[in-house]
Amino acid sequence: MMLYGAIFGCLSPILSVAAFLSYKSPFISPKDEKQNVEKAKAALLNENLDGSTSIIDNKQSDHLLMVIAYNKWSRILQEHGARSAHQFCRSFYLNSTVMYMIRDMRLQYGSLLADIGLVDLPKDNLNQMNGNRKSNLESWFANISLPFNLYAGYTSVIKSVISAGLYPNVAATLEGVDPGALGGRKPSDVLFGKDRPRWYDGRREVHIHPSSVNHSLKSVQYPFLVFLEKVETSKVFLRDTSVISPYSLLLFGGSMVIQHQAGVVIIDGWLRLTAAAQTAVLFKQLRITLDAVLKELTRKQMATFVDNEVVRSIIHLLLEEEKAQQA
Ligand SMILES: *[C@@H]1O[C@H](CO)[C@@H](O)[C@H](O)[C@H]1NC(C)=O
Ligand SMILES: *[C@@H]1O[C@H](CO)[C@@H](O)[C@H](O)[C@H]1NC(C)=O
Ligand SMILES: *[C@H]1O[C@H](CO)[C@@H](O)[C@H](O)[C@H]1NC(C)=O
Repeated sequence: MMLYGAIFGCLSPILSVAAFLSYKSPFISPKDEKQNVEKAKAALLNENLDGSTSIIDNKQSDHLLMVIAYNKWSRILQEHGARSAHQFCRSFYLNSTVMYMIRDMRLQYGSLLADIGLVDLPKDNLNQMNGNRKSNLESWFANISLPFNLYAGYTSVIKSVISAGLYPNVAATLEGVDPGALGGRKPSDVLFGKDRPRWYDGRREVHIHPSSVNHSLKSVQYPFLVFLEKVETSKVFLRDTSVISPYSLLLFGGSMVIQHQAGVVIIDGWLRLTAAAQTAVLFKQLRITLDAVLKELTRKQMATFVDNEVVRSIIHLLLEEEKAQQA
């Protein structure tokens, strides 16, 4: 996920996602304040990644929620100091200790990517710039003017990179499941109910965890999501989910079978998406090309991926897909 984050120009948000996923979610959930926590999450999710207010909220992602919370916290810390940052955490049910931990992890991860030549570090000596080394490095990785953050404000690109990292942790609504993969069962035996989307993981019905922002989503933007983990209690719950687009699966999903006549693509034998045969073939080709490009560029250690033609084409496709969906 971090490699793709650097390559696809969304380093800063992906460093945060990677850190939160490998440590823990920053949200605290006091038992008697469930509704307030939900309200706080919804309010955060309504903001854009750069802190401005969003007109359409179709993020449908716990991971993007973490990114927004981190960006906001980090900005407050930098501009108004530790007391204000702490106050922000209290208001939004965030664990301040976790936020500082994530900050350190971001710097470690970013430095690792710099070590292997995937991202540049500042030319000036970090210790000799204004401020301390940590905050200089932090503002470097978070700087959206730098090439590795060219697409740091584009949710579709970030979510696609998250899909690359979390695949094969995927669930789909019936619309995204190949009927042939239900093992002879009727769809209604596996998933039922029309009031809200039901999710299937290729074997059985699964449920979005109550802590997720998408827990009570009435309609989903796409019939697919990725998740961090499954937790089995009374039911099987998915924790930390993001609704993802068909193109993300076409790019970063598993083996792909194209049914040319029907205009359908089956991924990993059970995920079904409609795509014109031409589109499907294009993606098959793009996967191969992207692989080759990655090998080539990592061998040469060039921090210029965003300039790469193949990478740019893929980003263009993802942005077009999102535009078409919103139209
Ligand atoms: C906040 O996170 C820290 C570190 O993981 C943990 O020790 C602490 O219990 C958490 N606090 C709350 C209120 O969840
Ligand atoms: C971000 O990078 C640009 C281009 O290098 C630089 O001019 C600007 O000062 C940087 N911003 C911050 C906050 O470091
Ligand atoms: C997700 O569900 C919560 C309720 O749990 C709701 O308040 C919120 O608006 C939903 N989020 C999105 C992105 O629709």
